[in-house]
Amino acid sequence: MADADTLKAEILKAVAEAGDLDALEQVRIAALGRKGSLTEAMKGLGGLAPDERRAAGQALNAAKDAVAGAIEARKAALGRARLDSRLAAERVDVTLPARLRPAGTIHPISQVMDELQAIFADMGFTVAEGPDIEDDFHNFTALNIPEAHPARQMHDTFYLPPAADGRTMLLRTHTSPVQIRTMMATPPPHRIIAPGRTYRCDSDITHTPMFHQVEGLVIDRATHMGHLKGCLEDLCRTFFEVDDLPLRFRPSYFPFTEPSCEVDIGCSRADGELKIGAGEGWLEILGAGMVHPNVLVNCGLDPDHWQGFAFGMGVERVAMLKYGIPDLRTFFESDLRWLRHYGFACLDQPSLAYGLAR
Ligand code: 2U9
Repeated sequence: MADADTLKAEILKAVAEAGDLDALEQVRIAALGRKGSLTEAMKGLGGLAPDERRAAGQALNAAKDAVAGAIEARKAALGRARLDSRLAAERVDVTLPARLRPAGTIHPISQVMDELQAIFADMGFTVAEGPDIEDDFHNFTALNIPEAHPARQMHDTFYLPPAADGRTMLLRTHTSPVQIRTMMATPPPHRIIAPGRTYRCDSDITHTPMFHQVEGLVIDRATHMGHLKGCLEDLCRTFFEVDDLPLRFRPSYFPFTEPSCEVDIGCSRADGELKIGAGEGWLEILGAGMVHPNVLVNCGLDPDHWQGFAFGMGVERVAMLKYGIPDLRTFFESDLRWLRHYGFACLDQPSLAYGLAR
């Protein structure tokens, strides 16, 4: 049997050399485990003569206490060292600048819709909404659009299977049904805008099958063409940020307004560059008119007591003109480079880093 002092010396050396907690645990098992060297030595005591057994037992117990104490002390030291190294390695430097997240942008259509809504809100308009899937009464009939009108043809309108009650269903070709629904559901006066998606069966460089409109409707007892002109003049000058922007009202025809007009804004073209403002040229921007008496009657209003004006504009078109976007189809290609170029910064992001980056 190995001498207790020799065993103790070997084990204490191994404890001192254990480089981490796992190695120390191995040393503990090898010494004090069920088959450990000190445990085996204790078991061997039974084979000794009684007087030898006493002396050897005391020596082994002392060795066991010394080893257990050394293991505990080493364990504490290794634990502290591990914590120190983690604290050093995992330290957080709160002075580092924040990592920037890739920032999204506001699509020009959303931006222009928001701008238009803000302008109309200042003029006392509220926003009205309605379904994209309509029936032909709200989209055509109520608007005085005759049965044979080209807009009603298959090649201009996306028709859907008829409703269970037999109504002809379609994707709205303008947001005008929203004004019809408002007039039928609530009593006048009205001062609303109807922004939203519209659909026409058309696709080329100047048409997409889905596009956006903002339409407006004002109904009161004595609303007249002068109000229409003042309202649209204010709108165009505020939207294009040109205080003395010239406007031209040209006679036109729509089934739902009488009289009807188209509205042009002044522009100039120097070196192929379009500039909005006073100049030799004109750009068509809006359609408008006094609401046709038949439309009022269709909505249950007496045209002898109520009258008003309506207008409509294409959002893509005014966005292209205001922000110099040359190609309509790029609006709907979801090209990230295009969105980064023509998109608008969102000012509502809560992160300070985001605000500083832009
Ligand atoms: C009701 C009564 C009248 C809305 C109007 C226009 C003229 C018009 C076009 C502009 C460009 C459509 O997007 S576009 O192609 N719109 O010219 N829209 S008057 O008239 C209404 C609407 C609702 C009840």
